This record gives sequence, structure tokens and C-alpha cells, in this order.
Amino acid sequence: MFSNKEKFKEVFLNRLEMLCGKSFAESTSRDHYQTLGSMIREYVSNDWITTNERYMATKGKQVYYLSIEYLLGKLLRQNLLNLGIEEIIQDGLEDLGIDLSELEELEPDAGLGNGGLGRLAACFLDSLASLNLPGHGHGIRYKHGLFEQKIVDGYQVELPEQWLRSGNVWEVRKADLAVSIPFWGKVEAREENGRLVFHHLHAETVTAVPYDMPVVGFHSDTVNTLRLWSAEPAQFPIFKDILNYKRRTEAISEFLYPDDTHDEGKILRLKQQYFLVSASVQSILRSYRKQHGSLLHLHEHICIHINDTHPVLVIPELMRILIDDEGLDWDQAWHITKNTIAYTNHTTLSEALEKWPVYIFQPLLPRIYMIVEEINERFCHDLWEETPGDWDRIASLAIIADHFVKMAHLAIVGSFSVNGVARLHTEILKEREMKPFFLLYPEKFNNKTNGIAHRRWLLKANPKLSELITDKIGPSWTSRPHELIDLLKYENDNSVLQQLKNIKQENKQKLADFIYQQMGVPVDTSAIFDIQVKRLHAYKRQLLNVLHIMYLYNQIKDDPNFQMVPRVFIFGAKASPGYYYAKKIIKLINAVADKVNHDPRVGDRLKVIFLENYRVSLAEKIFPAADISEQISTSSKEASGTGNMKFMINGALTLGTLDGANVEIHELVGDDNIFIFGLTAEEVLHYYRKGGYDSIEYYHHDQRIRQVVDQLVNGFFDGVHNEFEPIFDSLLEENDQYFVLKDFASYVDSHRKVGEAFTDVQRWQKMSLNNIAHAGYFSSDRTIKEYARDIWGIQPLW
Ligand code: 26Q
Repeated sequence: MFSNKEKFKEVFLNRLEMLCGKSFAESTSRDHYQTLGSMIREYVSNDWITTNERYMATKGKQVYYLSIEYLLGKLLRQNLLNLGIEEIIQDGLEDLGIDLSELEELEPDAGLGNGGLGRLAACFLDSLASLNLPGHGHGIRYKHGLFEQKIVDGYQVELPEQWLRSGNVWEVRKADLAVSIPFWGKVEAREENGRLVFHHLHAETVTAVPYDMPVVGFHSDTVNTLRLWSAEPAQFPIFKDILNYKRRTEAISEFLYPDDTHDEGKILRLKQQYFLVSASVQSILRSYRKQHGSLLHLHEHICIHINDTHPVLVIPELMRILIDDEGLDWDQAWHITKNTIAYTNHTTLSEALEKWPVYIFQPLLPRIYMIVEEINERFCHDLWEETPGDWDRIASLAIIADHFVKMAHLAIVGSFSVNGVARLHTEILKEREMKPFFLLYPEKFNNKTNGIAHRRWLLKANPKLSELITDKIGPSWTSRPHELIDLLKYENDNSVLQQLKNIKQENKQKLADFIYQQMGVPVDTSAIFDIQVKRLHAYKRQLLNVLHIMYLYNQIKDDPNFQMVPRVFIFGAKASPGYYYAKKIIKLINAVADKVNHDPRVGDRLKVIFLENYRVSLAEKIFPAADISEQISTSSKEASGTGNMKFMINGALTLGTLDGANVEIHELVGDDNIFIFGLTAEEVLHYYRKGGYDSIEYYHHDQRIRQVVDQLVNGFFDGVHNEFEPIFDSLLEENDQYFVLKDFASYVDSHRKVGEAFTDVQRWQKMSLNNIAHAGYFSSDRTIKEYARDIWGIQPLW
């Protein structure tokens, strides 16, 4: 049906009538979207079935990626691109007077994630399918994704997200594959045929129904599966209060939790975690049994990868099935489990490491808790054998301690591989945060530097740049991203550099139009577009960025003739609803924006824009338009970052600290093509060991700092005196935990260098080209190949 556009149009018109029961003349854009979606799904289903059949027949090793989040964004255009039918459809629709971009706008973002971790999972799925690798995702089909953000009077307001309002054209409900998940109740041990058998009695059972989404590889025939589980009441519930039972059940997959490490221990979140894990394992084992029969060699044929600790209960769940259902003994079950599970850590922030109070865990998951206790006891026993009497060591490594279950400890003990997400991050895990575990199991630890789906973040998001690249180095970079390095041939080619500049200018104009349409603020596209988009967190230091803007504004105000390269500072960030401090920073950015953008003395020199509701589809508009990528976390705090890579591949220059993957970006492009500032991770850790640094001193000795910090509490920006007091206090009273004032001077200096570099157009474009050329390394194709080779041991299907 997509062989040529005439055929396409014929099928489209027929299908439209059948599906919507209307003539073409009466139909709406939404009808067109639904029709197109259903045609593509049907088109994909052949390859989908074939892929599954081949997996069944070849019996090769497969990987299952378990993640509590998938930040997929929109799927229409990416699917068309991957299937290689974008042009035929675009042209066919155009003949019918339909604009494909308009249909795309109608598609809601699938926003089932908070940020980096969820987007990484989505990028990995794309790469797995594009590399013909047998890898499937399991997750939760949240009815509401991450909240929608509105800015009202400068404050963040949260609204429920509604991506399923008009249905989801990409999913297939598989009611026949539903499984049940038990919560609560009690466990009874009975002696049966000479062995102890455990029975989970009086449980409240929830039904997990899978919804499958096809994951289409780029120009490959592989279609993998993302299976999202939805919670429904059991068909024949045995409870008296059915209405409440129904409500409790559906609540499990109702909302995605915002990343809020301050708000720990919500029972519903633990329910979500076990719900995902139990449903996924049951489904994985069902198809495994069909293929292989007994589970004795499970670890040789499958690998289950857990994206952070959120799905770590897969370890006791697998143990439970092997022991209780399969009748294996503990040692056999442990051998299989440990060799099946691999774990990725995404943070070094100790406050972000998950732990659950026993009083919540035990009653909710009684059998699982027993198994965790047993794992803990055996582990502590081994430690004792190794270092008898060293209670401190045992207490610090134990899985259960101080009435908490430590999920990261369980993950490390119960898996065969533990990886960090950038070189520096992995080193910090090995040398500091997880050092005792590294000493115990050095062979488990490894690094897998993150990557991004370059086909979404370059090919799809920046078609003009992609076209130029293909024109210069041929089309194969789309499947072999390291070939981007061939662009270096053109680093002194003025015509190519000029074309790069024109494309950037066009992309900036598009973003400027969008900003004007959204906010009514005109921005000058010859200015530097300096952008920081990411979740709002103290460690990511959006505050450093704002303080610098305030400083620039003070200079303009003090000297109306002050000369500077014009700048447009753009922010996008959601704050967790309960993260009070983060919300204050949003208000501060908006207060500064309001003052700066309305001061006639400023003119075009400075504009500040806070774009509301940052999400995947907005990110796709932003990255291609950036000149400067702000990656300014306190060194050692950002595990990797992936936005940094998306900016880089679109030709933006990084202004950043030596943190996360910035270190590797710096190494690849060299000193001349990046702006590095601030303390190194080692220096930061050194200060932490000393108990911090003296922020007051910096306040007193640097007049620029004093002025901006005072402006937080003297009503300068908003006429209110105590609005930003918590921020003021974080810097002075609480001694600036994130080294904002310490790094200020160095940051200002780097910005000065940015200004200088930007005035030399040729030099700038050459730097930009260098960044694009080296960005191939950060394709998630490279990352996934490393996982496949070093951890999973899986091979391409064809
Ligand atoms: C915790 C408790 C309660 C509710 C939610 C959460 C929660 C949810 C999501 C905690 C953390 C997350 C997400 C973390 C995350 O996105 N980490 C980022 O992962 C990226 C991919 O590896 C890295 O690039 C980033 O550096 C890292 O911050």
C-alpha cells in the first residue's frame, strides 16, 4: 500500500471511509491522523510477526529491558522515516491537500518518563531494532504521563497529562496474555513431599494486561516489541468492597510518579515496581517455556536488564518462581538469577539511592520480602566469613539495614553486571560511592557511556542539516554514525561552513517564530542562542546561569553603552511538584526574564525566555537552534547527561564543567572546540571531604557576586523581599552545597570567551562542524553494540 503514492492515496481514502464512516469531504485532520496511523500499524504487522517467528525459531539469546519509564515522544514521523516511506506519504497527502506536519502536531507526546533515564530507554529501543538485535522493552502503560507544566504569574502549575484521550494508534491490547499479580496477604509454609512449600494466601490480586507497541528499526525488517502493562481489576474479585478494590487497582497504572527523591516511600510506587516486575517476568518466562521448556538454562538464553533500581524486585521475583513454582533449590535458583540480571546505575547522589522501609515492604510483598531477607542473610554470612567481626563493613554493605531495604545493594549482589553511564561516573562508583562493592566484585563493574538515537535527534529533528551532511559524505552515516567524522574534510571549506551557518540561522528563526507565537516576545536571531534545557535540580545549577544573566543585566544598567555580543538565554525545565527550592528557581528565572525583557535600555542585547512544558517534541525544536549548550552541573554530580550529546550533534558548542559525559565530549573535540570552566570532580570531592568551602568569603570579596546575591532579597527583580530568600539562604546560610559562587568567576570568564569566539564567524562554524563530526561516538547505536557485546551476549538476527 506504500509502493507508490497513487496506491497510497487509494488505500488511504478507502480506509478513511471504513474507519471513520465519513466521506473525505467531511473528514477532519484527526480522522486523517487515525487513518494514517492504522495503515502504518497494519503495514508494520507483517514484519512484526516475522520478527517474532524468527526469534522463536532461531532460539538465539534475547534481552529484555525493564524500565519504569519510557519517554518516547511522538512516533508518527520517526516510524515513517524508519520504514523509508516518509516521502511517498508526504507527497500523497499533499496531493489530497493534507499537511503531514499538521497531522504530526495532533499526535500527543508519549511522555511516560521524567527525563534522561526514560529517554535513554526510548533511544535504546530504537538502536536495538535498527541493529536487528533481539531486545524488547517492558514498562507501565501510565494513563497519565509526566504532568503538563503551565507557567502562571512566573510560577509552575501542574496539570494532569492526557496522552490517551483520543486513544493510541500504535498499541495493540493483548487481553489473552494478561497475568495476575498478588499483593498483601500472608505466606504459609507447608511441608509437602519432604520439602517446604510456600503458599501466598489471602492476597489481593490485580490483573496486568499488556499493550504491545511495535518498535520499528531504521531501514531494517526488524520490529521489536515494547510491552506496556496496564492494571485492571481481576475478573472475579472476591472482595466485598468492589468499588474500592477497583479504584485501588486502577491507581497502580494511573500516574507516572515525578522524580522526587525528597518524597520517598510512597506505597503506590512500590506497588508499581512489583507490578512491572512480576508481570514482565511472568510474560518472559511464558514465552521462554514455549521455546525451551525447563528454566535450568535460562541465563544462557536470556538477559534481563534493569534500568536503575526501580525494577530490582525482578531478582527476588525470579528466585520465587524458580524455587516455589519450579522446585529448584536455593543455590541452583541463585546461580540462574544472578547470571540473568544486569543493572545500570544512573546516579551518584546518595540521597537518590532507593531504599524502602521494611514496614511498607513486608506487608505489601510478604513472600518477596522473605526472599530478600534470605538473600541478605546469606550475603552477610559470606561477608562475615571473609572479615569476621567487622560489623561496620557488614552493616554498610547489607541489603537490609536500619529497617530499610537498600535497592542498589540488592541490585549489585543479585546481578552479574553493574554499569555506570559515563566514564567519570563509573570511576566515581568504583572509587567512592560503591567502592566496598567494587572491591568485593571487581569483575561486575563496567562502563557504558550513554548515547542518543541520532536518527531522532539529527535526522528527524534537523532535516536541513541532515541533508547537507548526506550531500557531503553520503547517506550511510544514518546507519553508521561514526562516519560523521568524514565531515572533518570540510572544516576549512568556506562554502560548507557558510551552509552550516545558514541552516543554523533558519533553525533559529523557526524557534524565534515559535517563541513569539507562544509568548509574544520577539528575539533577535543574530544573537547567541544560549540554551539550558533539562529537569530542574539544584545540582544542575540553573541558578548559576540566572545569576550570570543578572550580572550581565547589571552591567548594561550601570553603563547604557556597555557593548556585548547579544544573547538570548533560553530555559526549559520541569520541577518536581514537591521540590520547593526548584520551583523557586523557576520563579526567579521568570522574574528576571520579566524585568530584562521589558527594560528598554537593554534593547536586543539580552533576552530571557522560559519555555513552558519542556518535553521531547519541544526538545526537537530546540536542539537544532542552539549556539551554546549549557551543561553546568557541579562536577561529579551529573552521571552522564544526554542533552549535551543532542546539542553537540546539532552543532551547538558546549559551555560546561568537566562532569558526566562532558568529559568525553571534551576529550573528543579538544580544548579548542568547547568552553570548559569550574572545579573538577576531584576538586569538588576534595572540598566535600574538608566539609565544604567558605561561600561567604566569595560573597564579600567579589562585588559582582555580592550585587546579584543581594538582588535576591532586596526586591530588585520582583519588588518582593522574601520570595527568593530560600535561594539566598542556600548560597550563604547553607554554605552553597553546589559551589555556585565558587564557580561564578570562572563561568563569567567562559561566557566572555564565548562572546569573542562568536564574533569570528568562520572560527565558530569550524568549531561547530568539529562538534558534529565527533558526535557519532554518542549515537546509542555505539552504546547498544557495547551492551550487546560486553553484557548481554546477543547477536543481530540477520
Ligand atoms: C525516585 C523516587 C520516587 C519517584 C521517582 C524517582 C525517580 C524517577 C526517575 C528517580 C530518578 C529518576 C530518573 C533519573 C534520571 O533520569 N537520571 C539521569 O539518567 C540519565 C541517563 O543515564 C543520565 O544521563 C543523567 O545524568 C541522570 O541524571
